[in-house]
Parts: sequence; structure tokens; C-alpha cells
Amino acid sequence: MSSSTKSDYANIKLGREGAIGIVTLNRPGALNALSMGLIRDILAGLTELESDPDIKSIIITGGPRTFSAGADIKEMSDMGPIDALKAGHLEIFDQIQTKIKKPIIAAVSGYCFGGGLELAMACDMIIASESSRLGQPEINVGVMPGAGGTQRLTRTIGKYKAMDLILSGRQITAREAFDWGLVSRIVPDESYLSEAKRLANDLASKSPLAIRVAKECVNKALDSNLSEGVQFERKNFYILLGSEDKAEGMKAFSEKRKPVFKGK
Ligand code: DAK
Repeated sequence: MSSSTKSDYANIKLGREGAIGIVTLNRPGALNALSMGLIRDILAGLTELESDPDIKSIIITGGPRTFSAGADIKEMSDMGPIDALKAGHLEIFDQIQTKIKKPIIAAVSGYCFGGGLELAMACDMIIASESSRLGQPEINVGVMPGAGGTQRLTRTIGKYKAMDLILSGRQITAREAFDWGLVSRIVPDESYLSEAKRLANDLASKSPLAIRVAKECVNKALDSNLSEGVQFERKNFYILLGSEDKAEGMKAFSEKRKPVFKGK
């Protein structure tokens, strides 16, 4: 299937393949270090895909050598607290999780460090190639994760492993990350992108409404107590019972055919 691009961005490539949109980080000379320009382009690209009715699922990826080596250290070295506050990096990472309702898969190969891992953790699933390396090395340059890393990582892998990664700044293998629940799937190096596309196409074939609501409910689990989360889930389940997609899904099951979902 051919890939088409509507808009041009300086720091990403934005592709469309059928129902999937692909944001490719494109600063290979700096190992996809997250400059402000790159972070802004990622959010703009995602927002464009979010508003495109033909796109049902999204992949964020880098290149085979690097997903991203983290925040741009050269840019950050001149940055003071007021510059950072005004630039609002942190809100941009949060907006990825709050503004983008379509499912996002991070397809990770090579280095996935610092802000790069925080970006992957702001996605809904992480597919990692076998030889990729993940870590929060910010401590080695005198800072710490600042785009949700201390919070999302701890909620994902627990206090003791999060402390290990964040305080030591060490790298872990994709296998360790998988064993710790930090990545969804590990795949052979050569197929990280094709597997991500296969998964994205699979998600694109489901009811967009059910996908959206299920994503919101899983994210709610990281941000609420159990009874609040269960109530949130139940109410959202009731909403889906009224959808045309539910009627179609259940009818298709009885008729032993594939459902055709319309997102209604
Ligand atoms: N920033 C800028 N440039 C980078 C970079 C980075 N993070 N990582 C690599 N580069 C550049 C290198 O400087 C080099 O450029 P030239 O010298 O060729 O011009 C080029 O990419 C290739 O890098 P290497 O020659 O070092 O390549 P190697 O394969 O030898 O090593 C490496 C790869 C990934 C192990 C190494 O480059 C490395 O350790 N990079 C730094 C990784 C790191 O410490 N990352 C964490 C950065 S701190 C916040 C939001 C986010 C954050 C904080 C706050 N707010 C919202 C407030 C996040 C902070 C971070 O991520």
C-alpha cells in the first residue's frame, strides 16, 4: 500500500497507509534527540492524524538505530527554568495522552532513552525490537526525568525497579523491559515496524468507539482508585451498549461474518 503525506514538517515524516497514520521522528544526525521543534512537530502531526476521519490508529517510530536518545541535551544546556516553563514541553507530553483519542503504538528500535522513553510511555502500546535498549539516563547529565518519567514508569514497573532505572541511569534490554511490563511485545529487529503496522491495522479494523473508550478506561486505571476506576469502566460499558457498532458486532457474530464498524 502506498504511503502519502499531506503536510510537511521539519522534524518528522508524516505518512498514511490506508487507515494507519505514521509519525516518524526524523533527526537521525542527533539520534532523534527531542528538540522543542521535534516535540512540537510530533504533537502537530498527531493532532493532524487525530482529526483525519480516514485514520483509525497511529504509529510513532524512529529509525532502526534510534527511537530517540532523549531530550536534546545541547538545546537543554542553555535552557533556564523560565525558558522551559514558557516552552511548555511537559504539557506537550501530557497532551499526547489527553488529546489523542486514537490508539498510538510506539515502534521502538535501537536507543529509547530519557524523553524518548517518556514519549513511548505516553503511547498506548510499545513494540520493541530485540536489540533495542531502554533507560532513563537523565541522572548522568545532572537532571532527572521531567516529562512524566518518574510517574508513568513507577506506575508501570513499581517503585523498586523505577528507582533502579532512574537513580542509576542504566540501560536495560528489550527482554528485561518486557519482563518488567514496560513493553507490550518484543519482535525480531527486522520486523519492529511491520509488526507495529500489522497491529495498527488490526486495531483499525475494530470499532473505533470501543477502542477509544477502552483506551480511556485503561488510562483511568493509572490515575484513580479501584472503585472510581470500576465505576468509570461500567458507565463507559453502558455507553457502548447503545452504539451501532455493538449491534453490528453482535449481529456479525451470529451471522458468522466479519463486522463492518462505522464508529457510531
Ligand atoms: N541530545 C543531543 N544530541 C544527542 C543526544 C541527545 N540526547 N544523544 C545523541 N546526540 C548526538 C551526539 O551528540 C552525536 O552528535 P555529533 O557529535 O555527531 O554532532 C550524535 O547524536 C550521535 O551520538 P553518539 O556519537 O553519542 O552515538 P553513540 O552511538 O556513540 O551513543 C548514545 C549513543 C545514545 C548512547 C549516546 O549518544 C548518549 O548517551 N546520548 C545521550 C542520552 C541521554 O543522556 N539521554 C537523556 C537526555 S536528558 C522535560 C522533558 C524531557 C526531559 C526533561 C525535561 N521537561 C518537559 C521539563 C528529558 C530529559 C532527557 O531526556
